[in-house]
Amino acid sequence: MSARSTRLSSLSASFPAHNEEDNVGPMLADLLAALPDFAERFEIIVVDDGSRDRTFERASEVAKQDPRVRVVRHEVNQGYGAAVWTGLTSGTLDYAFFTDGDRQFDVRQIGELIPYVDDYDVVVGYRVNRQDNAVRKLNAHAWNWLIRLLLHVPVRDVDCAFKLFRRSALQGVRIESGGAMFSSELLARLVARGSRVVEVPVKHLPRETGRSSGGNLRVIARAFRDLFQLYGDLRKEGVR
Ligand SMILES: Nc1nc2c(ncn2[C@@H]2O[C@H](COP(=O)(O)OP(=O)(O)O)[C@@H](O)[C@H]2O)c(=O)[nH]1
Ligand SMILES: [Mg+2]
Repeated sequence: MSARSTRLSSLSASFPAHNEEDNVGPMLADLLAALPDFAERFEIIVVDDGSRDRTFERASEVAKQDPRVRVVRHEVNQGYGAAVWTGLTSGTLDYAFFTDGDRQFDVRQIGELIPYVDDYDVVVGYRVNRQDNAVRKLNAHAWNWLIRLLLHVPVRDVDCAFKLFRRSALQGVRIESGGAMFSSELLARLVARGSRVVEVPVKHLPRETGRSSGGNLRVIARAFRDLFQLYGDLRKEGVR
C-alpha cells in the first residue's frame, strides 16, 4: 500500500452558526488549535445565519485578531443548508470541510478523513453513538433509508456534519435546498456527477450550550417539501 496523506496542501474549514454566542468563540479556538496539524495552509469561515444573539460580534472579535478567520453574515436567517453552502463556496483553498458550530464533533477527527482524499473526492463522517434522543434517531434512520431509496445516496448518515470535499468536486454544483435537505441534495448531485464517496466513523458529543433546532417540526416539514421537489428535478434532469 502506498503512503497515505496525513496533511492537506490547503484547507477551507467552515461552519454555520445560528444563535451560538457561547459556542462560536470556543469553536474557533478548537479549529485554530487543530488545523495547523492537518493543513499546510488554512482559512476558517464562520457563517452567521442571521443570529439574534451576539454570535456575529463574538466571531468578528476573533476574525479581527486572526486573518485566517473570516465571518460571512446572512442578514436574514436563510436556514441550515443555505448557510453551509455559503461556507463551502466562500472558501478558495484546495479542500473544503464543514462541520457544525455547536462543538458536537471533535474537530481533530478531520485527521481520520484526510487519508482518504487520495482515492476519494468526498469523505463523509457517520456518527457512532449519536447523542440524540430515541425519537430523533428513529426519524434519522427512516430519513436515511428514504434518501438512499429515492436519491441513491450511498451513505448511512447523510446529515452527519463532518464532511471533507476536494474543492474541484464542488465546482459548478447548484443547490436548491436551503434547509435540512441540503446534505442529501449535495451528495445526490455529487454522486450523479461521478464523485467517489467514502464514509468514516466519527464520535458525536452532547451539546453543552445553546439550543438544538434540527428536530423542529418546521425544519422537518421543509426537508420533506425539498425532497419531493428535488426528486422531481433530478428526474427531469435525467439524473434519476
Ligand atoms: N444557518 C443556520 N444554521 C443553523 C440553523 N439552525 C441551526 N443551525 C446551526 O447548524 C448546526 C446544527 O444545528 P443543531 O440545531 O445543533 O442541529 P442538530 O445537531 O441536528 O440538533 C449548528 O451549528 C447551528 O448553529 C439555522 O436556522 N440556520
Ligand atoms: Mg447540534
